Amino acid sequence: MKNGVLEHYKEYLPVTPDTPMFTIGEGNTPLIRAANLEKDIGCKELYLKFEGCNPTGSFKDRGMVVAIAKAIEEGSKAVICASTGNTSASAAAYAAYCNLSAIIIVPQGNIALGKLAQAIVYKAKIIALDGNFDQALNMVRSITEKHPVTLVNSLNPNRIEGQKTAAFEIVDVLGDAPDYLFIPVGNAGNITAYWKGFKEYHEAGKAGHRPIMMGFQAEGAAPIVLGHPVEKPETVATAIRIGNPASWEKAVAARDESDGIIDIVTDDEILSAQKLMASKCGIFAEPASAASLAGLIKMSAQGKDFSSKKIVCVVTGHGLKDTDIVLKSSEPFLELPADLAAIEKGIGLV
Ligand code: AN7
Repeated sequence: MKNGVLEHYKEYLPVTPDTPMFTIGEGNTPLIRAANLEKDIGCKELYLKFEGCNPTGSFKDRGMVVAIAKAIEEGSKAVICASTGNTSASAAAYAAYCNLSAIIIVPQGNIALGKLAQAIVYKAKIIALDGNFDQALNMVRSITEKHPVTLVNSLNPNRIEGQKTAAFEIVDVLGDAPDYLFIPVGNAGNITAYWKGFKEYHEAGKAGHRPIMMGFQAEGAAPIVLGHPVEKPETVATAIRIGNPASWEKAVAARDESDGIIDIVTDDEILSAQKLMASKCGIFAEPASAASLAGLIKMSAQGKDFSSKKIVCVVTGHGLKDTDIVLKSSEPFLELPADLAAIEKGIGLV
């Protein structure tokens, strides 16, 4: 792969001769065969698209490189976003690389500490809002209507353009689209972007078919499934703690055009999928990212037959961003002195 998303997929992106071309290493993330899970789930082939391997540890970097490049092309000096954590980390990093200032509004007390640390170290201007993500997004929309600051939430179409490249990569590696694409849904930009990518590659003759899109929201933050906004969304998966998604209609279109579903997974299902992915595949995903695998496990347990199907689960962000939940649920481990006999005994070797 050529270096970075902008260069590699420029013919599919809004790149002009004036677009600055740069990368901090986004894209070309691994598509990992989850052989240990295929039998239990009962599918033919299962792959995990590990977006945690992007430079700031989430899929947001694909869209951010395009959004920031276009902001610079348009003469912008500052960018702003509301975020449950990953968008702000990504915006702050790309703004830092490009000498722009980044303003981020995050829901106080409801973003994972790793993500907050990222915004701090990249030197974003941080506003911790006494409110939730949906309120933060409303603030950001009002600010960008009044002031010359570029909005880099996924309402910015350049974000969707960049994020669709993950669908291209899947097809480039598998040789065609998978039968099913399982994906977490929060603000619904990513499901929109993947569907756009699969459709464009199909139209370009790069894929013979399009996948069925399977989106999953957390039980306490499932407006699309319920059919109405959720005023006080709640879930352990703080990244998708969103009650009124910006790309709601586009997500519904992706679902319906692909004959797919958008359904619910519980926090328990999310956390057990997170543990399974780590212990059976060596992949540490943050909770929201495990909603895709949790959804697949749920559908398979309900009796859906995937035995002849090729499936991709999108793993949207890295587990190291949010270690609290894992540490809190850890079994106690042995604490021993530096004494060989005691350690041999502890391990069970004697
Ligand atoms: C790990 O960072 O909305 O449905 O502000 O961080 O495109 O919103 C994050 C969303 C899934 C949901 N997985 O994607 C933000 C933000 C992870 C995420 C989603 C997010 P969308």
